[in-house]
Amino acid sequence: MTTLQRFQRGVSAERVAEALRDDGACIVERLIDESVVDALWREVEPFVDVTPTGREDFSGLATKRTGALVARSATARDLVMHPLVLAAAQQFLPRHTAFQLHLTQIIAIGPGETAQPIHRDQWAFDFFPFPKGFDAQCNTIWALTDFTEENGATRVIPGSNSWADGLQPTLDQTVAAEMPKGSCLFYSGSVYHGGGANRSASTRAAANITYALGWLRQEENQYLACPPDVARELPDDLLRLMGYSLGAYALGYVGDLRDPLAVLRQNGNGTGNGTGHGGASLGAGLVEVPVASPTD
Ligand SMILES: O=C(O)CCC(=O)C(=O)O
Ligand SMILES: [Fe+2]
Repeated sequence: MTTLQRFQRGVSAERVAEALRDDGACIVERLIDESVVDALWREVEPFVDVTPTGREDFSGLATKRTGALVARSATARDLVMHPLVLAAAQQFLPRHTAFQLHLTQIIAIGPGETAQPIHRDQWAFDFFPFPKGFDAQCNTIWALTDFTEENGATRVIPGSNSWADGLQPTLDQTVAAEMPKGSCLFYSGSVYHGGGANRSASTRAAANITYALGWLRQEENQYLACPPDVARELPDDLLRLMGYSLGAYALGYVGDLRDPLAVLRQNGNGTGNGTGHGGASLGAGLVEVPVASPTD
């Protein structure tokens, strides 16, 4: 059985992308300082506390999944924009006009949780059979606690990115992605993996932040998970990654072929309900979409 390749902070994006291509996964140990993890945890803990556990095996009966991290945590935004992650995604993903944030989620696996069924994340796309070697996703799992075999470290099958689709591998085919707090597991949408069983007395916490090609539908709806009033305060590069950009020549335009980022910014000009300057009045019951002014 192959093991997961391990790198240290300072590894190049090329090495990470190469490991993703070869094995479908790799670990970069201690990619962020423990102080960053602690700051992130302070910001998200109130939301995790009130998150209900999952309702079936896949989401996990003793597991909490807390999303909307861009809206809820300034530190999570830094993880979303981590330069190594973005550079690795840029290199790993096949030819693309844009890639985008796919989902943000704290995954807190509580004591007593059983192993999650082994799966490919790309099955989220309605089980579309992507051609072998074509990777639509580049994913991260940041360890917010130490990850151990005992506490539910993610189980991965290195090399299974080249396996046939639709398999149901067993746990004995997997290895535990053990890693210290602050480390990051990079993995593709095509590698077979799953959350581990937690046989310890404490919670295993992670930030799962994933990215996908710009022409796919996002798993977490970023436009609603992060309310427009919050989004307007965010930097352009983060907003573009969240989907306020065109996924290709015309994917995601607004109204009269307008760029979503320009529309978001225009609607924030203090005009309140989105009718903006230059908004066309269409009459009762019709939605007003701001039109571009000659200065836009
Ligand atoms: O929590 C984990 O370690 C992995 C979770 C996972 O793979 C998923 O929810 O898709
Ligand atoms: Fe997964």
